[in-house]
Amino acid sequence: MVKRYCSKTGCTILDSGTCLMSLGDITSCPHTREKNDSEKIDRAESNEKGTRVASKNGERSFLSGLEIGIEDAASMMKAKYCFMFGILGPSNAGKTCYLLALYLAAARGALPDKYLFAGSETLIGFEARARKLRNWRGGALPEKLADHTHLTDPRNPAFLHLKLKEGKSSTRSLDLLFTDLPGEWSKNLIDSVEAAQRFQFLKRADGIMIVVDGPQMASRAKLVELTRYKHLLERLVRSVCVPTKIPLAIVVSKSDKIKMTLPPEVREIEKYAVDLGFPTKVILCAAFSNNHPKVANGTGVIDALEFLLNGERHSSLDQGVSTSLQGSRSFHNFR
Ligand SMILES: Nc1nc2c(ncn2[C@@H]2O[C@H](COP(=O)(O)OP(=O)(O)OP(=O)(O)O)[C@@H](O)[C@H]2O)c(=O)[nH]1
Ligand SMILES: [Mg+2]
Repeated sequence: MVKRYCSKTGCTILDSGTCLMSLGDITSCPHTREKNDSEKIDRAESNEKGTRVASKNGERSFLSGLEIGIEDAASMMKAKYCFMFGILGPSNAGKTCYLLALYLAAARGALPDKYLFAGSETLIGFEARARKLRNWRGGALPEKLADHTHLTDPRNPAFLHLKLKEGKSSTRSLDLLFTDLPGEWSKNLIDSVEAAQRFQFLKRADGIMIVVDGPQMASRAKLVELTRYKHLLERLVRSVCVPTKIPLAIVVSKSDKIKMTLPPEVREIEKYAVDLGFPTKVILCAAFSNNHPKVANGTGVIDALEFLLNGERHSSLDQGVSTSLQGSRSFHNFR
């Protein structure tokens, strides 16, 4: 039998003969080539515009590393269980900064011991987003930490990918896909039911994060915003049909600016989510802090991730009683 090699990360077909995609007829797999095939794949050739980069002969394509498009996300999920999380909230709420705080902590080994950074298919995307932060030399935070998110393809969602290994001795790893959507997507969903069509991919999500702008919620404009957050939740359930058994984290961003004090209106959003049926948790978060040493960079970032992964049925409305979700949604039960 002619040996075949595969361009897919993690596929061991060359050694084990088993296709990662579980294809019966591996000759039909677009990722494999015969071992003696002299064709050189130009992985370095990158295209800033697309999520995929074509090789010179035009037959094959590779992830550009900026972000993962919906089709590539689907094939990743087919090959291995990937946790997919939707992160929603208005423009400037702090969605991208949350992801950057998580990525930077992972990349410098600052996650809790049980999680080790094991790579990312979107390193270039993370680094491009972290450019401003990389130039920050300590002291007061710059006015703008991240650029407004623009999608490569404005009509389709894109994902950032992180791979975490569970502890030093473990070989088990978690593949995490997070949306990094511009705030306009959430705005459009609130304003128009037609926009629900674009969010169909969230039916498969393992968790939803709603990023509430903490300082804004603590300001005078809060009543309008409060209503809009409720509409967003309503749309997710009634129009997108997101299953309400998945965990919903309400992340109160920029909490360093509000002295880690929860604006009372957030409780109303929480109650609304609980009434819709979501296992809900409110987390005060400071992805980056302007209030050292009282508030550390990254406060709440891991809490939010762990809640989404483990799906504890915990809400502060339950007065501290926490119960793990049963079934495949639970990180530990899943494996
Ligand atoms: N002090 C402080 N500022 C923050 C924090 N998180 C975000 N910011 C500020 O909020 C701005 C917007 O954050 P982004 O993460 O870009 O917001 P976004 O929700 O991704 O916005 P869009 O991409 O426009 O939808 C940043 O440039 C920071 O100035 C935080 O934890 N603390
Ligand atoms: Mg953004």
